[in-house]
Amino acid sequence: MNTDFLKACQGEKTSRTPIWIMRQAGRYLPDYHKVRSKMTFLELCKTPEKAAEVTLQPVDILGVDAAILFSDILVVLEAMGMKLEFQEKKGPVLPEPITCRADVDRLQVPDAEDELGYVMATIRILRQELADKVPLIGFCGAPFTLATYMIEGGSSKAFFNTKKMMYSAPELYKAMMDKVTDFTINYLKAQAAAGAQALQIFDSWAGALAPIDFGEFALPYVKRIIAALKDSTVPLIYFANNGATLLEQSRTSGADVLGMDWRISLADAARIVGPDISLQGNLDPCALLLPEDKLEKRVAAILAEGKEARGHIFNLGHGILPETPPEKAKFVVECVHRLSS
Ligand code: 1CP
Repeated sequence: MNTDFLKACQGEKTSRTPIWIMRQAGRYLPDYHKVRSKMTFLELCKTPEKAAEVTLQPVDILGVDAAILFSDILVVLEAMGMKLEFQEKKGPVLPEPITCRADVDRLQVPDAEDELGYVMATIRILRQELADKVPLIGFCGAPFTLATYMIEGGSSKAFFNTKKMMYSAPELYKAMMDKVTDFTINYLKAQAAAGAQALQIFDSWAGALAPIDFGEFALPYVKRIIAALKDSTVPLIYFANNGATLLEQSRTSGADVLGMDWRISLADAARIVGPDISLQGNLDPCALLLPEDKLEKRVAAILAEGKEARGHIFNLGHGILPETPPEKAKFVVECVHRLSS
């Protein structure tokens, strides 16, 4: 098996810099559309053979050094009893958002194997199919990022209702976060037990928080999750999108790897996080639209900066855009391998 990704997570030497791409399975791939056209997004997530099939697509097409489970951070909320829909064009909708104590009390903290057994079934299929290829990454949403969907009822830009609850009803907010955190711990342990070999916590909207609020309303729950999984030997990656200003705090999360968006240089990030944490990132997803010669120069610059870190896993600074030509993603993978070996 190609273990470069797992080695880089732990800061061990690798033959070349490993790369995977956030949202590498999905809408930019014609092969994904072919499978997806026959069912809804949630049906795809809940059909282990098909979810495994689309997970494997980028491994075969792009040659990345890790697979990431095909699922979504929001299935956790459905498992906790919230209604969840994915509407074409609009994205996720939670028609009954959390507004009061009764809503929080109604949230369930079930056993992940019972409510999300289809995820663990997908992981088990994938470990069989990936046996001699690359490691499998499992994932979850960070509690704060999940909270934004729970309270706003879908995607948001300003997170007004979330902040309003944080500031005007902190007890309610924290009771909700405790439940989400407890279930997430149970869920990640189940993913690791089923065979996930690394786990990434996606905090997509952490960058919307002032440092003081990040320290009170987001990071403590991430720390609790990571502490609860420390015995599992599975490396943990924490990705706080738009989080360069939060890095002094994120470095205390306990994660083995911190994911970086493109708004900070990896050399600066390495100086802040120090010698005990590996870095992942951080090419701007839009840079995949550059012509190849310019794109290659960007890749080379990031590889050079990544040398400053304990370990470096190449990735984009956020998810790959649906508009990206797959050949460009393949070109980046090839560049990373060629330039780093
Ligand atoms: O129509 C479709 O086919 C659905 C599009 C889609 C896909 C392919 C959604 C809806 N989710 C996914 C898969 C997915 N989501 C993966 C697995 C694929 C892979 O990485 O290879 C992962 C890891 C996620 C995680 C996810 N979902 C995040 C965190 C990562 C990030 O990009 O910040 C978030 C915020 C979501 C919520 C979500 N799911 C889907 C949409 C449209 C959204 C909303 C995003 C937003 O609010 O802007």
